[in-house]
Amino acid sequence: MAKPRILSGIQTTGDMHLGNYLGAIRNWVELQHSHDCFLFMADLHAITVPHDPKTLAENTIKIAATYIACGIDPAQSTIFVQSQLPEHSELAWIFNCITPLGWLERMIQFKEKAVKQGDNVSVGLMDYPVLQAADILLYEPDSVPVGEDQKQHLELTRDIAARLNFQFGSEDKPILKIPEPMIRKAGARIMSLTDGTKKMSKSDPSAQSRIDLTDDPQVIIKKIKRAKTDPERGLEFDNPQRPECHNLLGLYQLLSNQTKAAVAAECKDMGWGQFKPLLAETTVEALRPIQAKYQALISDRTYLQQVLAEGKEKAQAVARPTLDKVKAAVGFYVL
Ligand code: AQP
Repeated sequence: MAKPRILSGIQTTGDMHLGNYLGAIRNWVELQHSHDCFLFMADLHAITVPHDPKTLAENTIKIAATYIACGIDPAQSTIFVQSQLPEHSELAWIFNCITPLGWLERMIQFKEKAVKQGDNVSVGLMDYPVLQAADILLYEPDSVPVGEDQKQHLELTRDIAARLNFQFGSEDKPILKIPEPMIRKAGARIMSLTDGTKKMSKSDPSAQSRIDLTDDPQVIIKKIKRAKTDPERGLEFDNPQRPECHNLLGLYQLLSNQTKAAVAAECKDMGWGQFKPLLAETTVEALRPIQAKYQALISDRTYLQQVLAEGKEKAQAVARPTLDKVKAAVGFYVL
C-alpha cells in the first residue's frame, strides 16, 4: 500500500535555526519512514518581503544541505526548489481568481508582517497564503504538518480547494483532494533567546535571539550565556511569569531527548549558573553531527545539484497532472 503523502517547506529567508530544526525538520526526519514526504525550499515565498538577490540562491542551496544533514534522505523523500516548478505560480494565479479578497485580509500573519513593511507591503505578501495553497494542493497530500502559527493558512487552503471543487467540479467527482492538518507535538515552538514571548525567527535583526544550526560551539556557548533569564532560583516549566525559563528548559528537553517530567525533576533546584553550561553543552553535542555532515555537503555542489534535479523531476511528475486537471476543469483551451 502507498505511504500517506505529506508536504512541507521552509522559506529561504536566511540561515536555519534551532526553531526550524526542532519545530519542523526533526519531525520530518521521523515522518519519512512512514510517509511519502515532499519537502521544498520556499524561495517564491522568500521574496514576498524585501530580499537580497545576492543571497537568495545561496540560502536555497544551504537549506537543501541542512535538510540532508539533519537526516532527510533524498532516496526516501523528494527535496525540491519551489521556483523551479512553474506549476506553483500557475496554480496560484488560478486560485487568485477564485479567492475572495476578504479571506486574505483576515490572515493574522499578513497583518503582523504588513505592519513591519510600512508603506512597502507588496501584493505578494498578501498573496502568500494563496501560493501556499497552490504548493500544498498540487501534491494532493493526505496531511500537512502545521504549527499553531500556520493553522489559519491551512484552513484557507482547505477553503480554496472546497471552493474550486464547488465551482468547477461535482460532488461525486471533486477536482482537488482536501488535506487534513497534522498537528505537531506540543512543545515544539521555540522562542527567542532575547524575549521568551517572541518566536525564534530567521528574520529577527538580532543574531543573539537565535541559535543557527551552523553556529560554532564558542558562539553557541556565548549566546546561551547571554540568553535572557530571570532572578528566580529553581527552574520550572509552564510558569507564565517565566517565559524564558520555560523556553530554555524546553530546548534542553528536546535536545537531550528526555521527557518533560525528567527535565523538571533534574532542574527544579538548579540556578542559571548551573543550567546554562548544561544547556550549552547539550546543544553543542546535539548539533555536532549535523554540522559535520553539513560541512561535507555544502562543499559538494555536484551532489546537491543532482539531488535538486532529481527532486524537481519527481515533484513535477505529481504537480503537472494536478495542474492540468485544474486547468481543464476551469475551462482553458487544451492543446
Ligand atoms: N521558533 C520556531 N519554533 C518552532 N518552529 C518554527 N518554525 C520556524 N520558526 C520556529 C517552523 O519552521 C518551518 C519553516 O518556517 P519558515 O521559514 O517557512 O517560516 P517562519 O515560520 O516564518 O520561520 P522564520 O524563521 O520565522 O522565518 P522568517 O523570519 O523568514 O519569517 C515552519 O514549519 C515553522 O513552523
